[in-house]
Amino acid sequence: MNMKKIFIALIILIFPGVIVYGQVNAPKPYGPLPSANQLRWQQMEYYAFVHFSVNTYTDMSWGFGNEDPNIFNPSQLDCMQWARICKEAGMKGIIITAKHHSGFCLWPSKYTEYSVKNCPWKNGKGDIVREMSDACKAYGLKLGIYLSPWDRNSADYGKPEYITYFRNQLRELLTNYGDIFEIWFDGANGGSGYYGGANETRKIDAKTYYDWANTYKMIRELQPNIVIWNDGGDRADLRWVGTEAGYIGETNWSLLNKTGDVPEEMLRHGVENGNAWVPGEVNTSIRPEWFYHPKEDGKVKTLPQLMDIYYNSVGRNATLLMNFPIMPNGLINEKDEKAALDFAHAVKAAFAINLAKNAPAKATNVRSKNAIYNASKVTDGNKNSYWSTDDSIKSASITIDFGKAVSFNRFLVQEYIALGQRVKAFSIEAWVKGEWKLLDKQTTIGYKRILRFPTVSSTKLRFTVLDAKACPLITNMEVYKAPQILTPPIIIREQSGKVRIIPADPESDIFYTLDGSIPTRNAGRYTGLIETGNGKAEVKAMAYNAVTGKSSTVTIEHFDISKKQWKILGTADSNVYAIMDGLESTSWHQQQNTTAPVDLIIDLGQTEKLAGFRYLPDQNWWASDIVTNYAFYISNDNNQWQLVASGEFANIKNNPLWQTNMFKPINARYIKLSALHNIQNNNAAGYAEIDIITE
Ligand code: FUL
Repeated sequence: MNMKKIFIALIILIFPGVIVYGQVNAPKPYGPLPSANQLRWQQMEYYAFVHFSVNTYTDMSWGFGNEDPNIFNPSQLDCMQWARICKEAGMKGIIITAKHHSGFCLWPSKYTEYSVKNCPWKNGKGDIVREMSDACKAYGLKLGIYLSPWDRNSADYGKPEYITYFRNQLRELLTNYGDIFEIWFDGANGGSGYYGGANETRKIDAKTYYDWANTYKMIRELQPNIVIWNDGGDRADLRWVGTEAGYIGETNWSLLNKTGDVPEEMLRHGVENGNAWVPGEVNTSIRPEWFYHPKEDGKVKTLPQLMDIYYNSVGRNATLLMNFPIMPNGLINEKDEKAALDFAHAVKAAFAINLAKNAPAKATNVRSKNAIYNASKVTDGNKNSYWSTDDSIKSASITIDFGKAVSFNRFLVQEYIALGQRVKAFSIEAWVKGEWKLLDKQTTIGYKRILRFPTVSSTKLRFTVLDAKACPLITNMEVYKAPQILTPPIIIREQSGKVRIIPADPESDIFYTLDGSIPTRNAGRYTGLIETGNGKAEVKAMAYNAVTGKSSTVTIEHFDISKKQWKILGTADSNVYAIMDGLESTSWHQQQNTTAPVDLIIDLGQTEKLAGFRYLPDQNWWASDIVTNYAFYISNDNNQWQLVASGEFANIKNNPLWQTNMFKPINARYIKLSALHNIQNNNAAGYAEIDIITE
């Protein structure tokens, strides 16, 4: 034994607690802490919602409560299909709408006749919650329950009796179907409804009516491992994030205050000094709406959209609850399945090889200089070990040494949240050409934070906690080179006539042609807006990854004459040009003072030989003012008008896509689209885009 070892042995003998496994010196918990249930839930990261009820059969967002149970008759209902898709999609559980606002129960509740026991499916002998529970077990998934507090069928809704009914149903669901990981109480509460035939509006005070405290007590007794999501009532275990669009704030504290109102800003970001642990769950649907609507078959979220949702939820210290609407036949639509599986593959590919695994790491400060807390704990893959600084140190760095130059574009970091969320600000830098280059500077971390940045090649990465509430505890850091998402690029023609090409991944190269040939990587590299003159244009484009040599499939767009000289007459509203900016996501709406028709008059700037026109209605989720019946006129002097086409845009409400109408070619300088009728039967018309077809 040398002198140093003898000295250490003596110290251990005299002060056993100081060094032995760092017990005495272990960091103390800071602020509110997650419960064991919340910790377990957070680690699930990604799980599913399924929405299914009587309103699936009436194409409505919410059932009114008077829907005849006889309409509920799924011909191919298969919870195994739902579970298989969720499992293959990398999800860890499924939350089923056991009862949505309609009040219709997917299980044969003893306490109401408004359930599967009175529908034709399985002659009233079926139980979808049971089938869901069995399917979850078969696929190793956890089961969650959505039970709407608002019940538009119950005659008792709004009266004290309803609370007993609600609790009876809860008891059934939490007793008869095995372990339930999460219970979901929707914030939509009270309003119009059937209410046993009363057909009236009933208002309740969501804060007092449900007596949540006692309901929570009962829930925890029945399911000790559950987490409670409640948007409207007393603070529970999890919080809504204030939007259904699929993101949470970049700054995201898992804290709120136990009492008091929570405005949307707070839902989005949490409360830095909140006194309760209430982490955020990002809930969104794979399609615009929660329930199935055939009109949305073309609106399933794209891979780039889903990837953004992932980084903006799981990558921002939240979980992701992704909804599948169930079709009337009882299955998940194959487009939704494909989208979810493509998404899962892309996430897997992005996080395939951790370039920082077991890489040597050095810290500017290590708690008590004790190896238990040293920098290597962030790259050792052990979620129970962590790097920590001395109590007085709230800013410190870790440098990870890759040993050679590596290329990367993603950084993942995790706090050891069992002892509280601490980090307020941090940065990451890469060692490039002999100096530190800032890659990103952000605020909170929490359970998991993932950053995206342009690919950089470097031998070292420096992570710096710039500010923290208490000494930082970092359990994990990972570094990745996510491959490019090579979906076909979007091609638009702006009003100027210039063409813009937008790839899914900003790092992709784009190659295009204007002569009808298939683009190759040898010519036609896109570097910015393409001048295509005023005539018609055919543009083909593909996204290309120069490193792997892989390319997307080709997007082909045919554009008619440019709209450079077009003027919309009769309005001073500058937003009107949204209808010819090439972007389907922007729109313009106009209203006539009295009644329809609503006229849109355009001066084309010169005489053209017209053979047709095209109309794209507002593409937003809750779009109104969609024109169903039209008359189309042409003129050469903006005075004498000639009707060249009229009729109905068939099925436009259900399928709000481009409408094309051809007519006998005719010369004209002015066009007038007269909206005679819209979907909501009033005097308004909305347009995402308008186009013409020339001969
Ligand atoms: C909302 C409900 O009103 C929707 O129908 C859906 O269930 C969604 C998850 O929550 O508040």
